[in-house]
Amino acid sequence: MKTRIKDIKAREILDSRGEPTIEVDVITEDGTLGRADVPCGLSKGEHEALEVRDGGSRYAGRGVRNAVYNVHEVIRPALLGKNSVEQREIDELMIELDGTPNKSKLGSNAIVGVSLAVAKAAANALGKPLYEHIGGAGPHILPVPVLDMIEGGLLAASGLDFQEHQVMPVGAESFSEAIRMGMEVYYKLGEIIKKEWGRHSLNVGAEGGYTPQAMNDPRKALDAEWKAIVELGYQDKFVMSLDVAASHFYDRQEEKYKFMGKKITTDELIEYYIELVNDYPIVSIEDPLQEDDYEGYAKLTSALDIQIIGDDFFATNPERIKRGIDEGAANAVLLKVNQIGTLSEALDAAQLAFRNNFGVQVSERSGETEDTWLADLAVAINSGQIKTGVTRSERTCKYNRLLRIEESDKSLKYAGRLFRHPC
Ligand code: 2PG
Ligand code: MG
Repeated sequence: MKTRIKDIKAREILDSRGEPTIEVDVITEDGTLGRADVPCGLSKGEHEALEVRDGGSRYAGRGVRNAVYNVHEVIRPALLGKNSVEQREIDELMIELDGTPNKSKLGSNAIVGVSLAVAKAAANALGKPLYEHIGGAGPHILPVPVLDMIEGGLLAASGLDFQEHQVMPVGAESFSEAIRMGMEVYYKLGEIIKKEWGRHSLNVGAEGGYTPQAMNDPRKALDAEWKAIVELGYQDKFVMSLDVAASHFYDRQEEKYKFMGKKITTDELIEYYIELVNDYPIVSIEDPLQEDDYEGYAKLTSALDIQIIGDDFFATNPERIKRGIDEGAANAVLLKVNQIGTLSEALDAAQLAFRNNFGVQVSERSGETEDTWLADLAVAINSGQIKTGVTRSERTCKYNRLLRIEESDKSLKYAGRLFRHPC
């Protein structure tokens, strides 16, 4: 059978930070290649599946030779001869081989690389685009790009505590129009930032957004973005959103957030969000509070009529998402396949979210490669929203993939304002 797995080969390559990551080739009986690269986070959650890294001095300890070894010596022998179309069976087998709750034995990087390469091999062998192989007859939506225009937190050397100050072209008619308008805002914002914050502010962070060093107030970032939008006459076309990544400025000892040079309580931060949402067209906030504060999330979710996304908070983990659903804590999931470790589990997490009226935003990691499976995943599940930075080729390649998908399949409709519940 042509879709049977004939060989698996892994190697160490580099991600966008120049750090080693894993690339996996799965070759099927008919000689078809499925190749997948594994991204890597920096502002990671504590509840994520664990990568295996080598330690020692080589690549400052970041090497992935041990993970490559695990693919070759443990996973490969178990998967040879399996049918690459049987994604779930293969993923379950790898979960069993690993045997730990967080994939720490074989490494989430090893497992997710194989999982995605299997999906790609099957798609290629069947002659189908990846989104169609994963989504079957379901795909009919193209996602809204969530563009990270100004960066802070762990991902940039700006003075901002919040990690991502994003804009969303929800009023565009199509995905390509959304990308065009998004980039026009990016250029205009560049002019504004250069004039008001100095030319060094045009240096970009991990995701291609600007990084004004002297800017430490999120309102300044939102003001600059909104100014760019208004100058272009796009005020009816755009809304705004944030990834706060709050765990990364939370002091667990003091139980306070270190925000804009002050220490503030959870209630004060919630109050701050309520004011922000009053003052700006913000429709979505990711990780507004530290990753274990279910109570605070529930409070904020009921106080605001916007999308509240759990990233570090849910870690794409169905158990954590279930608890969020039960407690009314957040109303959307940030979907990162390598947080949970297999494609099947990520699809389960998305299904769980959709069934419970939660939104799903498919997301990159801050360390990315030129692989574009993320774009296909967003289309496959009709997520309605994708965040993959704004510029730099490891981000734009995902948007470029979506442009090609849009061109080749006219039945797909842009999610636009329905991004939270596009189906
Ligand atoms: C996030 C991501 C990237 P990282 O917090 O959402 O956008 O960061 O990949 O470093 O976890
Ligand atoms: Mg995040």
